Amino acid sequence: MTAATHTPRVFSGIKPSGGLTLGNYLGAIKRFVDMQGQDYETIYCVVDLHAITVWQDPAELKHATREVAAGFIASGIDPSKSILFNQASVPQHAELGWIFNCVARVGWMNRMTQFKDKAGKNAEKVSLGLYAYPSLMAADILLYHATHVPVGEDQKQHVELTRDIASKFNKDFKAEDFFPMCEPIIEGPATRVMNLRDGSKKMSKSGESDMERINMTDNAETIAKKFKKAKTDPEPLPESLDGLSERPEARNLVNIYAALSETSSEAVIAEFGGEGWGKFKPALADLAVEKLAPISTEMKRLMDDPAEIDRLLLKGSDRAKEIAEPILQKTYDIVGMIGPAA
Ligand code: AQP
Repeated sequence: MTAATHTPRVFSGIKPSGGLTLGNYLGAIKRFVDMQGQDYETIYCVVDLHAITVWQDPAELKHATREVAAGFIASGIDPSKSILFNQASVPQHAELGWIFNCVARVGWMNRMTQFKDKAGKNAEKVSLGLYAYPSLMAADILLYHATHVPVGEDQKQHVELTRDIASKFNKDFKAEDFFPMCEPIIEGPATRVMNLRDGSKKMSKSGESDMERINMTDNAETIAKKFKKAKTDPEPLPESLDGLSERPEARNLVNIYAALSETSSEAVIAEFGGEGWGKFKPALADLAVEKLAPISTEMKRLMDDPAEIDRLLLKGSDRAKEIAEPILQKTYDIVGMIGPAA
């Protein structure tokens, strides 16, 4: 099989390491929805094995896993059009992850900026899983021979590492293009939504203060309060996009507005250039409420029936295994393991 003949297939996932943020929505979920029903088979995963690379309370992890699944569905992922499941229920991910631990090099892992950011000065004390995380992420993608991976900007390096792992595997085992060279799909005005209190940091689920992020489940009043208190500068919005280059917080709010209204940052500046924050922030809050309220209402409705979410995830995992198992068995065979494909 040549690279060009790999079935166009999308894979991406989100960690249930807390509640979903506006960053997860604009950088990932909204784009997952856009890719559904096009020319790809779409596979979306709640990556619970990744969540436990840092401590998770077991009961909260189950809740967060269902909540991420509810967020996917409420945003428009249709479990009959896409395969939607949680990672731990498809053990093939961990199995291929082990093989890739033996393909990836320690030097490659040492270059991963997300590990450096997350481990900080505490690198000796963090879990081995946090260090090996990108190798499991490569397995998540390559287990399905996925060709396209929609992600936010922060995950670009991990998708590039996935390509390195695929390439080294194919070369070491003379397996031609058994694993495809997947493409990261990083598009739109909000590929990196920043923290509302510090424009140099990414908005994260696990950031210290709730005021630094918009949660998908925040109500209208909270969203308005968070945008009102979001850090900005005293200047009005500039008349052209260049005027935002040294103003990270202002640029972030403009990008968020553009992504929510499905337009460009240029168009937002054309509309609001010269206006002060007293006008822009309430407009942004109204727009965010308009877009997020129907999703959070639907998430709440879905979360009232956790058994139904579990049933949908289980059904998705059965479909995922149908694709994953033959690829894993073929991988074992290529590596030289005795098994069904030998
Ligand atoms: N701020 C962001 N802007 C744009 N995209 C983002 N993503 C996350 N934050 C932003 C994208 O969401 C997808 C899922 O990410 P993840 O949950 O698997 O991991 P993460 O990037 O580590 O997300 P968080 O919110 O920062 O989680 P914690 O705090 O637990 O580490 C990815 O496509 C990611 O790019």
